[in-house]
Amino acid sequence: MSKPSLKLIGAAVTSALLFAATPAQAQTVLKIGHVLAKGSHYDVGAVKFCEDIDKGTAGRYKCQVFPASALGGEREQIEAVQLGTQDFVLTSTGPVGNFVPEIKIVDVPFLFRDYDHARKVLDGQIGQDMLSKFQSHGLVALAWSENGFRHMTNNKRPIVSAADAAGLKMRTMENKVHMEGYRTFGILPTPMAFPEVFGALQQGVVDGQENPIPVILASKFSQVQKHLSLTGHVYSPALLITSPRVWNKLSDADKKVFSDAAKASVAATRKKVNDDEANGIAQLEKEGMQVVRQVNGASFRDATKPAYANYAKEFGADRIAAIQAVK
Ligand code: EAX
Repeated sequence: MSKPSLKLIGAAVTSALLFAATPAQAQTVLKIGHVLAKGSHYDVGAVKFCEDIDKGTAGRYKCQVFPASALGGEREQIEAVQLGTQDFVLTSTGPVGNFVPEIKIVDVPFLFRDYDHARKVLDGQIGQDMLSKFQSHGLVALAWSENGFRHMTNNKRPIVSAADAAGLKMRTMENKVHMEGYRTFGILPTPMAFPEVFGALQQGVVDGQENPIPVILASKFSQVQKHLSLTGHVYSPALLITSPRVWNKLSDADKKVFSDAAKASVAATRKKVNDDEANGIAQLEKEGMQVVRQVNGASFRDATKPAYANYAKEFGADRIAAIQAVK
């Protein structure tokens, strides 16, 4: 057997010395949760966030993704982040207004014209100012992410105008702004945490629910819902949230890595939403759903007028107008 060359021995000694000299890099593994399936628009965002943190900190920080409500519903996960038993949550704004009342305005039905408008408002001064309100409630909002425009599904009948929705028992998020608006359609709003929704639809506990196309797709609601109506009655933002406990431990350089990773996460989620919006309705029809594409949107907008009077009182007509004025 040939003797190892002096060169090889030299290299082995050098790397051994280097290894001994380099202090073992402390590694922190963070937990991030969301309620949607693997591969959903939230999941691609969470995975991208974790990849960029790992890369940006040379492995000093890694995060583990817990999809599909493994850590509970959205309200539970926000509470866990506040308590310190979970490090991040990627959540819709559904339950967030119960923790940070200053952001409830974003859940007003028909507030946002389209995706471009919603993204401009949330990425602009109005949205960024709202993110700064989280600290005083024991939370740190890293970025506005995206759930999407919500549409109605049900098992009773096609919904073309608001009158068709009247009398339906519809699951809603635990969100008073939504519930007040939906009552004007004549539906019976039934607030429920997301993990319970599929079972409630399957057993007929509720007639229907409302969610963006990406959620309806990822959650396989076509298996338990017959009718889909493209009501687009409200835009549902999402948020990437952590706690001061996690955030304040980071160096300024790592804070920059985490902020950049949050932006990249939002871009990945928004891209998946665009893709699902482009291909999802045909996919849901293939899975057997009957889709009402031409909804009488005016009937729903007109119905919400009384609720808008209350929204103006609660949030300020000027704040609503300022959001609607963003071009
Ligand atoms: O955040 O609860 C809901 O309907 C939400 O849209 C869903 O959990 C995604």
